[in-house]
Amino acid sequence: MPRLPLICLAAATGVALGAGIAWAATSQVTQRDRAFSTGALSIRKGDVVQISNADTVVHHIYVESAAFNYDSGEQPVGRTLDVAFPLPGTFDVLCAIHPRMKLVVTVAE
Ligand SMILES: [Cu+2]
Repeated sequence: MPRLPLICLAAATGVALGAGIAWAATSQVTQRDRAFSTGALSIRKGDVVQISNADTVVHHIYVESAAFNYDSGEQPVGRTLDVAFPLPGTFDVLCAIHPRMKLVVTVAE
């Protein structure tokens, strides 16, 4: 790959930011006592929700919707999942093992 002068890279970065392209953000949620550490989260399209099992039991996270589906399979104690939300909307993150667990993720454009 040819080396670009530094000034060109800076200009390209500026253009990308000006066009509204931003890095994905990461939000952190833990599971403890068979509950998520928060019941609701607002993020932007493309952001990642990192869900860490700090509990003493296995969890199994899933999202079911027309637009977006996710299934973690078994999530053992100590495992952290990175769940990216590629589309705007409101999504219920549920646990297949503990039906009372619910995290509502609102994803903005
Ligand atoms: Cu669970």
